[in-house]
This record gives sequence, C-alpha cells and structure tokens, in this order.
Amino acid sequence: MKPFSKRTTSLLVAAGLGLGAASSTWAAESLQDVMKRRGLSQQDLLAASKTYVPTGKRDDFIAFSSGGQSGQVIVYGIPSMRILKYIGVFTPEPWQGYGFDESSKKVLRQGNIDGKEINWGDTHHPALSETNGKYDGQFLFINDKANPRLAVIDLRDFETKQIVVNPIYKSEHGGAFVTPNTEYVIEAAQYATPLANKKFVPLERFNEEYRGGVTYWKFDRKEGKLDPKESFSLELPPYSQDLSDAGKLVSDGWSFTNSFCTERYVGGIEKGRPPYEAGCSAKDTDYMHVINWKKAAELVKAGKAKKINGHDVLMMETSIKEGILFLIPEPKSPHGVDVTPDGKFITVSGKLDTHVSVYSFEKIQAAIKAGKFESKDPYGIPVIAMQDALHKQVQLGLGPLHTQYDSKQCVAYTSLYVDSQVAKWNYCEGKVLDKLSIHYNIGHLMTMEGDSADPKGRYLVALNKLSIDRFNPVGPLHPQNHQLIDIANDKMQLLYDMPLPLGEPHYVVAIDAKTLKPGIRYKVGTDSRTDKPHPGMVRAGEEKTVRKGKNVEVFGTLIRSHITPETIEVEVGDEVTINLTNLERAQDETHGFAVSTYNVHGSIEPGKTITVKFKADKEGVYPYYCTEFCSALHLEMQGYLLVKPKGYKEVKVAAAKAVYTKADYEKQVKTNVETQAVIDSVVGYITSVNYKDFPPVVALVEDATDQLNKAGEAKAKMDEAAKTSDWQNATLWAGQWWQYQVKAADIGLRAKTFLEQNGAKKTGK
Ligand code: K7E
Ligand code: CUA
Repeated sequence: MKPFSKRTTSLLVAAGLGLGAASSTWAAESLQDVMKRRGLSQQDLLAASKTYVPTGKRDDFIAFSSGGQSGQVIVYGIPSMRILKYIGVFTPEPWQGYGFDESSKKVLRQGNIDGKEINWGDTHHPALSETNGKYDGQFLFINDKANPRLAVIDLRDFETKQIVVNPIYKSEHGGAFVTPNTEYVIEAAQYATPLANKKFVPLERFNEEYRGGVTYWKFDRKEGKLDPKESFSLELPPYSQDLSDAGKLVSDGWSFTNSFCTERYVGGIEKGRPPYEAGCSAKDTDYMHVINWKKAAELVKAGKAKKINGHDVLMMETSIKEGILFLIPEPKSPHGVDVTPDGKFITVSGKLDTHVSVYSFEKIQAAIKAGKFESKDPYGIPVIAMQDALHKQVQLGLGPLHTQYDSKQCVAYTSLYVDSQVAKWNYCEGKVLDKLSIHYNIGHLMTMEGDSADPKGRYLVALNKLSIDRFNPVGPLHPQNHQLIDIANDKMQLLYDMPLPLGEPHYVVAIDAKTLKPGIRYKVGTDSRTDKPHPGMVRAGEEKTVRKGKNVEVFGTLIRSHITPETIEVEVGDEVTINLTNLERAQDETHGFAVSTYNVHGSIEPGKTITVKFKADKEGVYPYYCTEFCSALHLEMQGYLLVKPKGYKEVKVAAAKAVYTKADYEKQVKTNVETQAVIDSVVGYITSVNYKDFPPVVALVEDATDQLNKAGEAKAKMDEAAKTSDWQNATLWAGQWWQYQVKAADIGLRAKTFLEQNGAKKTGK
C-alpha cells in the first residue's frame, strides 16, 4: 500500500477529532474502532469520504447508462453511484406502466419490425443532446444493436417518447452520436446485409451486394422527435461499420466512423472455412470512414439520393463523385473513435494493436484538398495514407478500446481491455501519464461530459465486462461492475465498485446535475407520451362511464385515497377502456392502477392522464386498486370491476343495517374539531412567514387547500345526513371529512418543516 500524504492524514485526524467532540451520545465506537472492526485502511476512508453523499444531499453529476440486453437505460448519481431510475426504452417496464397503458404501448410498438412485436433491445450507446457541442440536458438518445432502432427520451420527465426503426439495416452498433447542435443523430450499421428489405442474397455475393452504411437521423428539437422524412443514409462498403463520432468546432460538419473486418471475410465453418474471427482480423489495418455530413445533407436536398425502402440513400458512386467520403487506414480491428474536445484530433484504438492512433483533422483536410490519396478501395473510395493523416501514435498497452477526455488540456483516458487498465495520456505530446488497474476487462470508460466540447473532469467511470470476485456471489450470472475513479489529481485513485444488475452497460454519459431541469408534475390531463392534452381527461366531479354498444369507457380520477369510480360494471365480452387522471398537485404523489388478472398497469404521476384497455372476456369479480403506497389509506384506494354474465338481471338486495349510532357520530366530530385546531395552527405559522418565496411550499399550500375544500364538501354531506338523524351516513361522512383533514395536515406539516429548514422569515403580518 502507498504511504499517505501528510495532508490526507491530518485531514482524517481532524475529521476523527471532530466526530468525537461533536457527538457523545451515538459515537460509542470511534472512527478508529470502526476502521479496525471493518478492516478499513486510511485509503479506504479517503475513498469513502469522496463518494459518500450524506442523507438529504445530492450528487454532482447524473449518469445515463445503457442497460445492455435489458433494453433499458439506468440513471445513477456520481459520486455516490446510487441508482435513481431505470427508464423503460425497448423493453416493457411495469413500474412506469411502460407497455401496459395505451400511450406508452404505442411508443413501444413504434419499434415493431415487419409487423413483429419486439420486446427487448441490446442498448449500447446513450447520447445527450448538445448545443454548440455542450450538453444541454434536454434529450437522451439510445440505440438498439440487435434490432436496428433508435429511441428518444425527453429529460423533462425521463420518459421514452419515440422509437424509430432503421429502414435499411438489420443491425446497428454505431449509434447514438449527435452532431454539435443535435441537428442529426448518427447511427451506423454493423453487420453488412442487402439494404433492400426482405431481399435474399447468397453469401457468395457478399462483396457485390451486401452493404454497410451510416444514417443521419434528423432531430426536430421543437417536436422532440426524430423526423424520418428528413433523415438520410450513406451507402458504405460491407465493412463492419462500428462506432462513430461527430466533428466539433473546427471539424464541425464532418463525422468519423471506424470499421472492422474490411477483409469482407465470410465465415462458414460448416463448409470447412476458417471462422469469422480469423478471417476478420487477417489484415493489419481497417478503415476509418471520413464523411462530410453537411454536404451530404445538401446533396440529399438536391435530389441526389436514391430511395431504398422509402428512405433517402446516397449511393457510394455519388458520395465519391461529390467528394464527401474518404477512408483512412487504422490499425488492426479498431474499436473506438473519439473526437477531442477542441475538434482538432480523432483518436482511434485497435483492439489488436497496442497503440492509440491520433489523427489530425487539419492533415486530413490538407490531403483531401491536395487530392493526395494513396489508393482507392475496391469500391473506388479514395484512401488517405495513414502517415499523411496521423498526428501521433502512442503505445498504451494491450487491447485499447475507448477514449474520453479531461477538463485538463490534452489529457485523455483510454480503456485497455486485455490489460484491465485505464491509461491516462497526453494526446498533444503523445506520452503516457499514469495507469490504473481495474477489475476486470474494461470496455468503455467515461469522464464527466467527457465526449463534449467542454469536459468537466473530476471523475471517471470504468465499465467493466467482468466482475468475477468483486461482489457477493449470486449465481453464475454475475453483476456488471462500474468502478468510480477520481481523476482530479495526477495519479488516478479507485474510489468505488458499483454492481449493476441489469444487462451489460456498454456506454454511459454523465452530465452536470445542475443542467438537468426535470419537472415534478404535469399540467392536469397531460398524455405524457405525446405531451398533449389527453382526450380521456376529466376534472373532479366530471367523472362518468359511457357505454356505446359493447364498448364501455370510463373517465375517472385519482386523488388520495380514492379512485373514482369505485365500481365498474360491464357485461362479459365488453371492450373496456379506463381513462384515469391523477388530480394531485403534490410532489411525488403518484398513483398506480391495476386490475386483477387483466394484465394492465398504469403509473399516473401528478397531473398525468393514462388509458388502459382490455376485453372483459371472463365473468367474475376483479378488484382494482392503486399500486403506489400513496397515503395512510392507500390500501383502501380500491374498487371492483364487475363482469356480469350476459343478460344478467339485477337482484334486489336488502340495504345493509345501520351500524353507527349518534354516539359514533359525535365522537368522530370531536376528533375532527381537534384536528382542525392542529391545521389552523400550522396554517397560522405558514401564513406568518414569507412562504410565497418558496415555490415548493406554494405548491404544497395549493395541494392542502384542495384537500380542505374537499373536507368542506364532505362536511356539508355530513350535516345533511345529521339533519335527518341518519347517523349511519353522518358518521361515514364525518370520517371522510377527517380523511381530507389528515391529508391537509400532513401536507401542511411538510410545508412547515420545509420553511423552518430553509430559513423562512416572519413577515410581521
Ligand atoms: Cu465498445 Cu458496443 Cu461501444 Cu461494448 S461497445 S465495449
Ligand atoms: Cu394511490 Cu395508493
């Protein structure tokens, strides 16, 4: 173990002393005792203090990780590495109702291919939207490698809003990468196939008829959607196009896509041919594709594209003739391609080479301008000589893959898959600065905003392929391991291992938490997936059930702790549509909705309206209920779906006998009057301070007022019943009045605590 700097030690001693002095009641164990009992070193303590986020505090960065084969996105905080959310993208996600209510189902079904439902995805590369090359915190894009698709997530609510299917590929690995103003989202094919849909071509015609490509999806920022009509692709040779990156600043308007298997080798071990991995790594170099996408877009506008499957494709012939497509050799089975923050250089790693190669955009442009090419590839694409484009080659170690950048000038980090290391190096001067061992077999790595024009440095996350012995065993399928590394100093320091139990997260992006501005509620009646008013929304008091022939449509509402309607009566065979609006305004008061055995579920956040649909195809009695523990009477947030036999005749049932007496009624009223006194005192406090200066409190006050209005309505009904000595109903309505009081009091107390903790001042009124 390494010795400690003096500063570190004194820092720790100071912390220890501080603890001892401040807390006499709980500190039965001293810091030293705990270290001894748990076998912690000073280094461990320092690492812990760099990642620990005390209760109530928040993380500095928010990471969006691919969820790999789970088809989802994982959101976590840095440096705590606490998981905040899984976002359903290509895979149904019941908690969010994703795929279980109608409008989210529609989004998921946009991902059908040739009419087939596809219920999973192999997500690889998330990309955050950019403005001037910097993260703007508005949108997230992610690809599906297995089924060539791309999804758009709106970061106002972290929901998936759109899925598009690539019209000409059968797989796609090189997405998503955005251009500096998110004009386009780049996606490249991986495994070459015939571009025309459902076209069979024998493997023997691979070179002639199989093709790769790169697609530029036009992003309409105002709509928050990719626009297929304005999107286009470049036909490319059947090299396995891998990852891409867009140029920025000086290289804006260009994009770079690496490739492997430019041998165009076709395996077939069954026919006695050597396997793919041998044939695909035979050559010493593969090609980086250099593409002028701005000019490509103009050519498409000018009608130079050919329609394939209804999609605009610039054929190679056109791209060559118009001078927008070039190749540069890159060493042995390249994998990453990463443009530096200043846009001047492009870093490429070869999985089977020990170097990273740094290409100079300026040199590339000079060669193009001078028409200086070393050769043409078999399809006639001009090839720039490697030495004409290279800035530096740096020997880093075995299996270099991906590169990310630091906030410090010229500093880069590259993952070394075979060595299981992170290399820190200087790309301007071409020298290695530091190396750190990780566990085990790192794939991507990621620094804070490290692929943008303005990296934030500070932390690095290593995304490791294996975790072997790092965590408690949970069977042969191990968790993934994300390791947090401190990169603020000259030497890298490993801080934390985070097991990720949800598919192989290839890549992750992290953004300054302050840049994100997610909402906390929807405008009442919003369909969150379309961002439009939901036709099924109703306000309180407007709830109704409409029958048209066999179709029964419910327009209902949810508010603590009540589902309106409480009974839904249908006949077997009816088509049932249930629209539900969450009338809450209070933060985090989400209600869920499920109907027993009908496979529907909704997550209805404050203001949201959802629809669930099903055919009531079996007679019986099916409870429905709220699935989020939303209040003390959450369990009572229930109702019944009654599916009656055909032609069922109502049977008169004697009304239940009254069980409550005048004494019960009076007892409840007494409780209510006492509760009102508590509410009045809380209201007295809130209105005595400057609560209007605190928007969260204003929202709480509105919510509490709502509840109190409802309390008034219940009280009026109570009074009416009491007038006719109907003690049964008077007692029940008194109870309902109390329910609303309790909720109002609960909200009021939350507001009071917030004001006290945030330094509210007396207004003197
Ligand atoms: Cu290297 Cu799909 Cu980006 Cu995995 S990819 S590691
Ligand atoms: Cu609403 Cu539980």
